[in-house]
Amino acid sequence: MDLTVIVPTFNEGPNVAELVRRVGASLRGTEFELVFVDDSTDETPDIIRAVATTVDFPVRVIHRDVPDAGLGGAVLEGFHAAQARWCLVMDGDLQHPPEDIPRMLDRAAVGDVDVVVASRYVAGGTAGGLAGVTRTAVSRASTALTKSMFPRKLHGTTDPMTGFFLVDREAVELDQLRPRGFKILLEILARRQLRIGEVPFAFASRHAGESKASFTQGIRFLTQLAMLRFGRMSAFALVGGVGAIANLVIMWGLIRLGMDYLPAAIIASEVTIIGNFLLLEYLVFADMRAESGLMRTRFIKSFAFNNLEALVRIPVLALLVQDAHIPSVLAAGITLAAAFVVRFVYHALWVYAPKRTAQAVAPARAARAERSLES
Ligand SMILES: Nc1nc2c(ncn2[C@@H]2O[C@H](COP(=O)(O)OP(=O)(O)O)[C@@H](O)[C@H]2O)c(=O)[nH]1
Ligand SMILES: [Mg+2]
Repeated sequence: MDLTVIVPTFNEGPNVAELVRRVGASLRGTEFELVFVDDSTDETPDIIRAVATTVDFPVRVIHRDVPDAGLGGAVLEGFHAAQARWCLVMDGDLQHPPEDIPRMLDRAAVGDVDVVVASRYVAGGTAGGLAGVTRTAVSRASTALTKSMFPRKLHGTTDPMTGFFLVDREAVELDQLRPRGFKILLEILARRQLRIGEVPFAFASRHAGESKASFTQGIRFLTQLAMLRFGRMSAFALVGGVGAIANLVIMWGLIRLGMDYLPAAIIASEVTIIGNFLLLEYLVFADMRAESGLMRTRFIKSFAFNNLEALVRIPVLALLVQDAHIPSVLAAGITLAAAFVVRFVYHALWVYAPKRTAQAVAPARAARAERSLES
């Protein structure tokens, strides 16, 4: 058996026949099995069993009477049941075109990767099938946030949230996965440094039926992120908090020495920005310094960002207070929280972005350091 195709389904009856037909057509010549892991409350499993008798490749359905951990749990169940070493995971609603599977297999056949991600966001891919502007924006923003939280492990992929991927089961420690909700690929990639290959694909619209994504799924995703990645971001927050206090203390001291409050605020901010940068260098991103180029360059990027942030944040604060009539302290809190997230994403993705050459020099050491931080 060369390949197991795993399809999680929840009430996808009207899509089954078409999915089985198209998977079969695109994998002609490959020895594969198709495994549905089904949590449906309708007749979907019966439909799958009926369709299975009409094709000349093995189609199995695992129906879970007591679904555990939703979509992610279903995929994990599929990994355990798979007969092949390589597993392809795809949705059951044909948003992931089966015709793209051969290209993913070709990429894996090169032999240098553990996982092939079908990406909506790499050149040549599109996210056209995402319903609406809001979902597109949410998808983009959560991808950036997620990547910033795992800057090295997710460095090789533009789309860590996709549900369409091919993975070498032996490269994944299945016992360590703690799936909750929709983002099983993220769970796999964040646990362990894998070698990632990518192919573009065009995310299609649903063939039939309705999306099961929901606000609750969004909350689940945020919890998953927080659990996977508490380390670096909380350290970043701590440094930011210490910096904010230092800022006020310095300002207070300078005013006591007789300085006017405005120059005092400016000096205090600049001193804090420099101090914060040093703490980021030696505490928060210490394990990434070797790979991310010159300290001088990082300092310039960080310094420029923090000054720009102050320049933008103050007028936004004024807008919120004067035009939106939000109480000033609440408005200040909102701008600070938003600035914190943007600042973290900026630092993790751009200031400390791994440079290829340096990465080749000390990959083992860096990987070890990140493992200790991220696990
Ligand atoms: N087994 C199982 N599959 C699920 C569950 N929730 C969603 N799915 C399936 O996961 C795939 C993606 O879900 P979908 O509703 O299309 O989400 P969207 O593409 O993000 O809108 C589809 O094949 C669903 O049937 C679940 O709780 N259990
Ligand atoms: Mg879908």
